[in-house]
Amino acid sequence: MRIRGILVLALAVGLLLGQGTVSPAQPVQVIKVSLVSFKFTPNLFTLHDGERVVLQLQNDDEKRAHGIASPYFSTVGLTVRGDAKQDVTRDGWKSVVLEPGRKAEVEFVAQGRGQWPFICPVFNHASQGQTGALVVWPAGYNPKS
Ligand SMILES: [Cu+2]
Repeated sequence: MRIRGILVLALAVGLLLGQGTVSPAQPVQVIKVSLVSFKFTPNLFTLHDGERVVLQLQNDDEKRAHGIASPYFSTVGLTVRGDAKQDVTRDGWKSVVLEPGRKAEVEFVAQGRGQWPFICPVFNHASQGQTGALVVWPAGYNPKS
C-alpha cells in the first residue's frame, strides 16, 4: 500500500515537471541574424522539416531600418516578438522591419522541403545586395555527413 502511494506520487511529480517544458521530440534551432547596410549575417539558413526555428534579428545599423521578408513566411505560422513592425510587401511576402538598433524574434515551425529567397524589404536594399536564402532539408538530414 505504501509503495503504491510512493509510485503514484512519483508519477504525479513527473507529470508536473513535464508540463511547460519543450518536448524533446521537437528540436529548436536558434539563429542570430545581424542586419546592416546591405547584408544579412548569416545569409543562408539551413533548417529541417518539423524543426522549431527562432530567428533572433538584430538591426546593427546606426542609421537605416532593415528587415526580412520571404515568400516562405506565408507557408508557416509566424510569431513575432520584440520591437518590429509586421507588414506585407507588394509581392505578398510577409515582412518584419526593425528600426536602427532594435531587436526582434521571429519564430515558426519549418515545414516542407526546398529553397526560398529572403530579402530586406526596405527601399532598394535588396537590389543593393541585402538578400539571402533558406533551405529546408528533410527531418534529420545532414548534408555534411
Ligand atoms: Cu535593409
